[in-house]
Amino acid sequence: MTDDTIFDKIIRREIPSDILYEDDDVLAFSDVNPQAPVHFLVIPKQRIATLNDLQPEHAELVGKLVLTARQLAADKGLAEDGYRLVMNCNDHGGQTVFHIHLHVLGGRPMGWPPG
Ligand code: DGP
Repeated sequence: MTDDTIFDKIIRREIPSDILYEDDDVLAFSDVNPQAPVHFLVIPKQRIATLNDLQPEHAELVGKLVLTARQLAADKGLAEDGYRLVMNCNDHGGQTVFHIHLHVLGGRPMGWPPG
């Protein structure tokens, strides 16, 4: 399919991934290149390339990404110590997969500011 990314292949189970949660709208799976003891991604099943492409009608979907991240972080015992949500946009943001995704990072203290 044109404009497919690797995440569409994960959604369609064409490549394997460690899926943590799925419903009609969102999918969560472990990051293949973890940057923290816990590192997973929450993505919409609908492909939206970057944060720049978000529209007002996506507000509920974006809220669902955050609430899914919050629930899975709690399930993994991260809530009290804390964790970080990151969504990279384009080159300066460090985005490499052009299907929006929320990184959930935890299990160690995170530095600030980011590099
Ligand atoms: P970003 O740089 O924000 O676009 O992050 C993309 C993330 O996607 C990066 O942390 C690695 C992850 N990733 C890329 N390809 C795969 C894959 O095939 N499987 C999984 N599980 N994660 C992937």
